Amino acid sequence: MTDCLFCRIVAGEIPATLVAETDRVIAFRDITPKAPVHVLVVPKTHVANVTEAAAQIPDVLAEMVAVAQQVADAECGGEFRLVFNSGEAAGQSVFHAHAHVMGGKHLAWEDA
Ligand code: IU
Repeated sequence: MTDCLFCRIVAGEIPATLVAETDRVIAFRDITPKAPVHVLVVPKTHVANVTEAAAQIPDVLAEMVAVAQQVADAECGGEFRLVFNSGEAAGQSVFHAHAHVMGGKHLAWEDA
């Protein structure tokens, strides 16, 4: 059994509130939302961060952006912030690549 939190969510071993899914990507609500809409878009394949995703699964990375747009279209008028934290100093706490889709209010640059 893997100890990667997002691999376990992908496998259905840990519950999450799914909002979108494709063959290669899932999207679920962040458990500690920093904006009215705060959804994580995650590749089903384990890669550690966005740079590995770009190098190893670039088509899936593009699909993650498309899914982010679909979530934003459904939940916040199509406009959203997309954040990839990469490395501990940047705030990454789960080392399985993921995009934070945030929206639902006017986001100042200082906001989360
Ligand atoms: P980060 O960029 O690695 O810091 O983002 C990880 C996110 O995963 C963070 O916003 C957490 O709130 C979120 N999260 C979650 O949605 N479900 C969980 O069970 C855990 C963390 I632990």
